[in-house]
Amino acid sequence: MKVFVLGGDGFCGWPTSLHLSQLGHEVVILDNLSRRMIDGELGVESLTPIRSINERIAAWKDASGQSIAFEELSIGEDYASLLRLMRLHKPDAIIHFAEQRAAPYSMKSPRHKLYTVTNNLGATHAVLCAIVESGLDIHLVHLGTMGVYGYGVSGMKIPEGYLTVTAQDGGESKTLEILHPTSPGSIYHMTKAQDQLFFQFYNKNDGVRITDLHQGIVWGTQTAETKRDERLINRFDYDGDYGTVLNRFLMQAAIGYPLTVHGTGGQTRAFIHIRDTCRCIALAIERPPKSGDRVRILNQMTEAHRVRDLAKIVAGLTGATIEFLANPRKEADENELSVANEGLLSLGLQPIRLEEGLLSEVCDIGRKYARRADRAKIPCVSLWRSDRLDATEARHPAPGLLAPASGE
Ligand code: USQ
Repeated sequence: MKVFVLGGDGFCGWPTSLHLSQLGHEVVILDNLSRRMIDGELGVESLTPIRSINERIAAWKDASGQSIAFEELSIGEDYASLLRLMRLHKPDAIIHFAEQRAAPYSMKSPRHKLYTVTNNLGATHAVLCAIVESGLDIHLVHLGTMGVYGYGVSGMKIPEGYLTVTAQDGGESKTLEILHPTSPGSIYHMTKAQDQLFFQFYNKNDGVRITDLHQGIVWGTQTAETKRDERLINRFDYDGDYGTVLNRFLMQAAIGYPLTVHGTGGQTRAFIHIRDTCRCIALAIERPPKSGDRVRILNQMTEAHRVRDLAKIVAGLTGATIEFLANPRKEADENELSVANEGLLSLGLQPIRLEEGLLSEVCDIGRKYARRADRAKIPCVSLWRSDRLDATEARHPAPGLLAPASGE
């Protein structure tokens, strides 16, 4: 198949592009390199020394003999080029990763909120609009998030997108299938909740075939393909905005930094290894929805864990100490989580589980590149509400504890 990967230079997009190329698909990456620019803005770099997109593509050609094309493009800002590229290449599938994906970054300031909404919703809408205008029957695969549902106590297993409800209409009771209600916990998660309405509309109105993958927190960094040459290495985010919890803990353990548990660590979250992310996307494009099908929503996660349990596992493996910090986010201290994920299993996914070998692999990467770590960038300084810390903590943050978010 011919596949466009929008956001193919990012943490999930790059290994996915390589995996699809390895499987024999013809890959075109469309990316505006904004993730690298945000590194510049935040004054941080990937822990792993990632190469430029052109070096990456050349290294893949050396390692595999396969070509990947690259087009530098802001999806939501250059509609004419997006449409031209679709008409030129006639892709069978488009994988859409081209959104600002960090919840803390999206909550840093009004400017970051505005950017995240404009960028994410603009990109999603441009892709859908261009698919329709191109007249091509392109399958859109979107990277959504489990976080659209929030992490309150729903008291039930989260289904794959749809909920059957019974409504009373006079004396009659009617059964309906509706999108499961959303309750996003950050501006970033809200954009993914709103994406769902674009999908529902374009699917109903124009018959666009769409798969929305509600992904959990990705951990791990390397895949079979990114390991083939050091120039192919995937990015590894550890900073307070972009680093995600398990990778942060593993990296913190590797450099002797106390594990940064927010609040009680009673937050239960869904997880998936980066290699499974790539496999799920390959399965989704190889088994697309049929014409006329409603939007297919799949929960792309393989297991759920409590944050403090992950900290204990990492501490047990490495001898790291754990520090319980005031939570910079507005989120439930403790929640249960039960998620249906039969869709991807039925397509053939064989989940990779959290196990010692894979955890150690990430720790080894942390150790190998420890000299590149900037410890000052580890604390999470993006606050969901400015009144979050009490005045004493805000004035005198303990070492390693939260400092107030820097203003604009
Ligand atoms: N947390 C800590 N300590 C840390 C970092 C995070 O206790 O040092 C806690 C957070 O407070 C939160 C949980 O760990 O309760 C998860 O935080 P995270 O930063 O690992 O993940 P999140 O902000 O939810 O976002 C990440 C990705 C996002 C994706 C989402 C999937 O950045 O793109 O959509 O995971 S999900 O969480 O299922 O919505």
